[in-house]
Formats: sequence, structure tokens, C-alpha cells
Amino acid sequence: MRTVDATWQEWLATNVSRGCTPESMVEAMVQAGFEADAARELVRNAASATELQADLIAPSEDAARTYHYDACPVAAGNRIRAHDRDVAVRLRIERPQVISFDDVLSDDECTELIERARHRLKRSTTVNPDSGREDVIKMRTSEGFWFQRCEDPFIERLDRRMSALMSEPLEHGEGLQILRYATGGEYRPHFDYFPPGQSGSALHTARGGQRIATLIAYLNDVEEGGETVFPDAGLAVSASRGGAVYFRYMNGRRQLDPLTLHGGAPVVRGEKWIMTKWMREREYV
Ligand code: PD2
Ligand code: ZN
Repeated sequence: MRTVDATWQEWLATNVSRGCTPESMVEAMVQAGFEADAARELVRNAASATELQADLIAPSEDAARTYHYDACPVAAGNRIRAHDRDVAVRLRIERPQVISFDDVLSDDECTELIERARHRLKRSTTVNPDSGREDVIKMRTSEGFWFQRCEDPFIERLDRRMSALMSEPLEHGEGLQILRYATGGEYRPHFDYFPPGQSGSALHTARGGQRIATLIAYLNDVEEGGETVFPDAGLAVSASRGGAVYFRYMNGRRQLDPLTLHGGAPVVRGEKWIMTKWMREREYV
């Protein structure tokens, strides 16, 4: 049986305070080798420590049932014209709203993004839900670099393409982020939206409101591991160069979809490079 080291303690505290459901946390721990009863007990203790016991009474299935899936804004069809490029649709899931694509980026674009980011990488951070500060924590072991939105013609073309593909206005997009995971790097399951009602979220939602959808594009083929996983949907998307996964978690009623809990599985062999585009509900300034 696995033991609770400092990394897991930090993971428990962070995910409870980010608003993850107890069930999803237990599931992630069981997948990582914990016994279910032990995992439940640990999650319960972590929740009571942060006075979020109410979450234990609201099972994730109930929360998922109450999320209303309105029409996905991404265009229909097997190929989508996205600004300057035809993108291939590989898979569509309705609940949660997830789409996987091929050909979002060309090989040359993947190479250029990696080369431009390689020497400017910094250890990735996670938003602290209480303070709103960016903390370096062990649940996210990657290095990242942000481009300014439309900072030059190459980046502008990609910003416009992602905006067209996601069917959201260019101005609602955060700048593109490049992430690199070395072998063993991972991003444990989390939500990309800012947990409502927590003090730290206000700092982030002040700039453009809530995050509503994510697109993760893969810049290289990962030799083994590194899938983007959705534990509550039983879905794993492999990282393949030029491909991408899109998911949407806020609807027109401003509800948030708990089924979009997702993570980056540990990279078993090789390294993993991704580009992320997050969309906000309003103009991101
Ligand atoms: O690298 C990934 O697959 C991944 C998974 C989950 C990235 C993110 N989340 C993220 O950057 O939010
Ligand atoms: Zn994420």
C-alpha cells in the first residue's frame, strides 16, 4: 500500500481547497495505488482540515447531473477550417465536452514553438486558491513559458487559429503557454477553472472572468506515458505531435462541469512539450 508522503499531503490540501470532489480525489489516489478505504479517510481528513466537509455530502455524480450541457461552440464536421488551416476531428465526447484533433499545428510550427521557448522556461506554478499567488508545488512538475497574445506575426497566426477552432473571440484568449515535462514529470488531476467563492480566485477572474475552455496542443510524440487523462470520464488522450485536446467546462448559465477533472499522466519515457490556450468568458486584459 502507498504511504502519504509530503507530496501527497500537499496534493490533498491543494485539491481540497481547489474544490475537487472527494470522489474524484479518492479515484485518483486509488489509481495511484492507495487502498480505497485509506484514500477516503485521507480525503475526509484533508477536507475537514480545510472546513470543506460539505463537499463530502455532495457526490460528484449529483454535481455532474446538474451541469447543463449546452451546445458546444466548436464547429461540426470531420474537418474544421480554423483561420488558416484545416484541422481534423478525431473524437468528440458530449459529457464532458471533449474533442480531440489532429493537424492543429504543422511539424515546423511545433519545432519553432519548442525552440523559441526552450531557453526561456521557468518552473511551472499553480494558483493558490486562498492567496491567488502562483505557487511552485510538487503536483505540477513542468517548466513553462508564456507568449504575449499576438506578440508577433507567427504567434498571432496561432492565436487566431486557436480562437477560430475554439469558436471564441481572439480577445478572450490568454496568451499561449508552452510547457515541458521531463521524464517523470506530471500534472496531477485538477480543474482549469478558478474555484468559485475562494478568495484567491478573485485576483484571476478580475482579468476576463472565469476560464471557460482549454485547448492543449502536443508539440512532440511522447515515447511512453504523458497522456492527458480525465479520470471521471475514463478517458486518456495520447500526446501526438500536432494533435490537440479541447474541453469546455463553463456553460451559458455559468455552471462549471466537474467531469472535466483532468491531469497530465507521468511521462514514462522521453519528454513532453505542450502548448496551452485558455479562453475566458470576457476579454482577457
Ligand atoms: O500536460 C497535460 O497533458 C496537461 C494536463 C492537464 C496540462 C494541463 N492540465 C494544464 O496545463 O492545465
Ligand atoms: Zn489543466
